[in-house]
Amino acid sequence: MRFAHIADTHLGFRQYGLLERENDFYSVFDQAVEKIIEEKPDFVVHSGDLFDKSQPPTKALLVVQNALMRLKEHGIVVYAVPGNHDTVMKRNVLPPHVLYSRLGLRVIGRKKPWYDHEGVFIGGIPYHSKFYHNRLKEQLGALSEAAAGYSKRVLVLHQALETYLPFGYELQVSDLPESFDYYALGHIHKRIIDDFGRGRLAYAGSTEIWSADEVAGYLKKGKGFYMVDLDSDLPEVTPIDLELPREIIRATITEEEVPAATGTLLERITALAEKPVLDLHITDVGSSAASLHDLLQQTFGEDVLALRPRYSMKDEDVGDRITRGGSFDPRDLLSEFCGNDPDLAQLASGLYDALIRNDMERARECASDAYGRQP
Ligand SMILES: [Mn+2]
Repeated sequence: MRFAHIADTHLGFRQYGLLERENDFYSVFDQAVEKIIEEKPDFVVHSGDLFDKSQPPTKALLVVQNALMRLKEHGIVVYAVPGNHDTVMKRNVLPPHVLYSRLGLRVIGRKKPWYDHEGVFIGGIPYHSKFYHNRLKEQLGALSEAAAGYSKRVLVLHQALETYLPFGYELQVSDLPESFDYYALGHIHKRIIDDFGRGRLAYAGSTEIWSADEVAGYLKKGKGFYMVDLDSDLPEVTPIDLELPREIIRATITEEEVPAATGTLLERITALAEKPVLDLHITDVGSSAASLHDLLQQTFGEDVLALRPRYSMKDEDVGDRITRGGSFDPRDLLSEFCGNDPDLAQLASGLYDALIRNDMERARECASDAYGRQP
């Protein structure tokens, strides 16, 4: 028995407010579906955040409809657990997943926490915030009991484990029952494969770069889904890579290095088939960030899809800047203030960037992008 494990596809996410980025998420998802069909799995497991929001744009709903129809043509059903992005917290509101019950999408939820797929136990729990930690543990116990008679057991969760995400986890590894063969996890966007209990534990990771913080991990391990073979004692996990439609180029350079780096960057950028996103962190800025910003805009503006610069001023720490009342970048302050919450920091600096330019539309986009993210 072989199945595909995919997660965090975030369909409908319009990164940086750009239609092109929304389409990138669709196209990489379509690519995943075709590769899954090539792999001929017995079924697919989606570990949450199928959509970026619980009320996705119609285009995202259509993309999933087409995907499920393609999979259905090949007799492949999908088991999916709602993640924090596509869970509906309100009462009497249905998640978008229910649209597809006739197309072979089997939602793992409160109503039906587990399924029997030709003798394989597939059980899971929708995303729970840390606040509901006890309920989560109770349900894990119940699932472990329900799975007892099965020889092959898959547990599907959309949660962060402390080992892999020390700031912002909901569960500790020791909270997990050890009786499953495969722990199909979502929520952490990195690709992680580990041993646990008598089986294997894996985060499939996101299929696209949802936050620029994921670039380093992507360069190291790629992005995609896993093919899991349950037939041997220890499940065999094979990563299947996807080709991302566009590069997100991330670099940290000092202001002094800007002229030298410009040539190399431009050469790299103009060789690409698709305009990249350029995420630049310029440090040791001695001149004004505004004039540096204009320079970067003039240099790269035409050749990139989006220029996302950040500036850190020279030889100053935040405390100094405040007490001396000198020049400083408020973004640093905001990000320090938001400390452990990168989503909040991103929202704050996004709003700052937009509002300082009086760009209300962009500010609105920022706020709506951030809405519905991490609890
Ligand atoms: Mn996610």
